[in-house]
Amino acid sequence: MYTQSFSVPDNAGQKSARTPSTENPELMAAFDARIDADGRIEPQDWMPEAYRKTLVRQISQHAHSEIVGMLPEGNWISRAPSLKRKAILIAKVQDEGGHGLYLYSAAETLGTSRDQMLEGLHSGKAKYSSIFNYPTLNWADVGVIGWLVDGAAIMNQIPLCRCSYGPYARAMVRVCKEESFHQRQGYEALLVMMQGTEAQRAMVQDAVNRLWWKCLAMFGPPDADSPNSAQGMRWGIKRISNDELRQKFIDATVPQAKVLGVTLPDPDLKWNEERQHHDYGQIDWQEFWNTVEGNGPCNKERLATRVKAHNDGQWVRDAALAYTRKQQQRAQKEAA
Ligand code: BYC
Repeated sequence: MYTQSFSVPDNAGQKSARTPSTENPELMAAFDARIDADGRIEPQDWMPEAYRKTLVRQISQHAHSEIVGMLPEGNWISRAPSLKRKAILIAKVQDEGGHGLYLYSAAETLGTSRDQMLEGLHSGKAKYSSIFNYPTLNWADVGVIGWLVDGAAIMNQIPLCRCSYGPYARAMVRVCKEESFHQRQGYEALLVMMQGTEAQRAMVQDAVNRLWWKCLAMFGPPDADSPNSAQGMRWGIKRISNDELRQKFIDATVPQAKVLGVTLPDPDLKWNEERQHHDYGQIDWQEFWNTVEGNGPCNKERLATRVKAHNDGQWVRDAALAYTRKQQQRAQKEAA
């Protein structure tokens, strides 16, 4: 299990925060040397504040994506077509919740509490992946989320297993193993539907048509418009650029679509012999930014559901705290 956060002194984050990088050329040089040597940075190590901030920003975006990502699929648990599909879907949605928790723990090692992170999400200030602001209209959407959304997530997250920040990298190892199961279950569910009736095949094609372009946008803006990429790459947080990952995903997905028997909805999608990659059409970045800024079809609904779930769970947190206090009082009485 991922327990890194518990082995770090409570004030680790604050200590480093009091050490501005500009006043510490020696520490900065040691940090740069470790990054240049492809070494790992651990919570107790000194790090420049900008590195800490960048990590918290990315981990926050990532953690919230896992948690909000539970909602579009969670909607289908009560409507799964069989006991087998229901059991798989429950396990998958639980896994996503677990991923969010590993990531909140990774952020704690940087001095940002889970409460702070949740406040950012619930107030609408923090970002989460654009993909979860689109509706899941039919059962095939659940399969396509597994195949394409989790497929895109794996493509993006495998390089993060080599991220320079130890706790984030280690969390990603387990996350990627679970994402791999998620991707396969989605693809298998779609294969079964494609061998079914004409209506089932149409449902799969409809889901692919609606989600394909949104999945390509998951990798983030084009490299030329990605303000965080250069620094993220320099620090070994990101290893492969947004555009390169997007291309790798397209190249890997085209043959899978062929086996499945679906058409990817892009008339410009074709193999380029010279580049040894597929060419593809224009992504609608205006629509992407509109969604990221809170105006996608489901942003308000997702946030409201998330806030309600948090508020409805207040009694559990209260009960857990009351129990802990009681245990502490009992222990103190026994020790006296
Ligand atoms: N949606 O400079 P850029 C999952 C933001 S969950 C929304 O390229 P960076 C799953 C970006 O944050 C998958 N916002 O940034 C769960 C930045 O804004 P800020 C989640 C996006 O960080 C449940 C701005 O645009 N995976 O798999 O260098 C069920 C400029 O972008 C998006 C991760 O989060 C987007 N798609 O690169 C099923 C992976 N793209 O922060 C599945 C970890 C960009 O400056 N994250 N933005 O306000 C990353 O690898 C990187 O953060 C990104 C962006 C590649 C996403």
